[in-house]
Amino acid sequence: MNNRRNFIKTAAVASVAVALNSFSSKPEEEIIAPRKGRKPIVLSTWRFGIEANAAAWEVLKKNGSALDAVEAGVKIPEGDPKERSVGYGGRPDRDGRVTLDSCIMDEQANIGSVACLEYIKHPISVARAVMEKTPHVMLVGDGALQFALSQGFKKENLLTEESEKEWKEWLKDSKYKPIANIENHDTIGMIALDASGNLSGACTTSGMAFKMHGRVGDSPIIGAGLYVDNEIGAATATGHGEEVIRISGCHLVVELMRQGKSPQKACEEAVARIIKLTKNRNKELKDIQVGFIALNKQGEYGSYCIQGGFNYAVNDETGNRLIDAEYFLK
Ligand code: SD4
Repeated sequence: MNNRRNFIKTAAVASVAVALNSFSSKPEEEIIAPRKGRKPIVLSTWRFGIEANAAAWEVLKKNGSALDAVEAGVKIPEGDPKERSVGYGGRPDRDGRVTLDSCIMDEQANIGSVACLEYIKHPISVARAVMEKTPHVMLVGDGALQFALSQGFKKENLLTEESEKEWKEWLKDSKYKPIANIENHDTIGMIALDASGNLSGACTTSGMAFKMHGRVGDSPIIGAGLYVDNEIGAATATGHGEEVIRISGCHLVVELMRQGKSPQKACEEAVARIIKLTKNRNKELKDIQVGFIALNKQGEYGSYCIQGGFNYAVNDETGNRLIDAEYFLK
């Protein structure tokens, strides 16, 4: 009876369960084994993570701090006008304004963040200055700009000709429909474990292209786009920020690792949470991309995302490589 009741119950929810949890219902041994890296190690999102990791590695290999490494690393795509989703040259909002979101977190849970910051090429360094030089953790908009200028950052035009052209094209029918895996790279999130065993992370982006002016995504929000707990591990996110914020994504990933999950399994469960909420809200999963990368205190790492196409770069003493993340929607 009990079995039959269980069977009926199972059958009733089977299609949903299979669709939602095909990965989390796998027996333990089928779950992707945690990848083992060596200390020091740095991970970052997307293809441009390779160049960013290389800059971070220069710091880590000389026994520099994870904090200095992640700042140096993410500054590479921030300063590169060819990277159209981060920093200088990033795609503008629907009013044609480039507004940047960044945050940074160190091993002592010091945090700094800026959101909707305009005219400053390296918002991550402004976030670090917020962390180190103010009694606050987050500055936004004009206040963030005024603070940056007071710290000697230079005011620059960040809208390149290419991004302006793309925006003018977009204005013709002004449809806001973020495309998953746009140009195969988006936000850079970077997490690192240094030779002393300390963890830090940084996350920086121009956010969703053609967003409403003033829109802030997950990337500058500690706990959403980035989280570090020096006893446990670190995680960072990319993709549709609204979905990451909805589940406090990176804090969740770190908490799952605290409960004993591998970085891989923790990322899978956080993605499963988004999938479940998306279905409950009757939204289309195919229109959403979210990817997490995670690293634990032992140097093990993992990643998971909703749709194929997301990759991340890993650099340890065995080299710097790009890995295709595992994904849900096959
Ligand atoms: C945001 N998470 O602003 C960022 C953008 C991103 O892949 O990562 N896109 O929502």
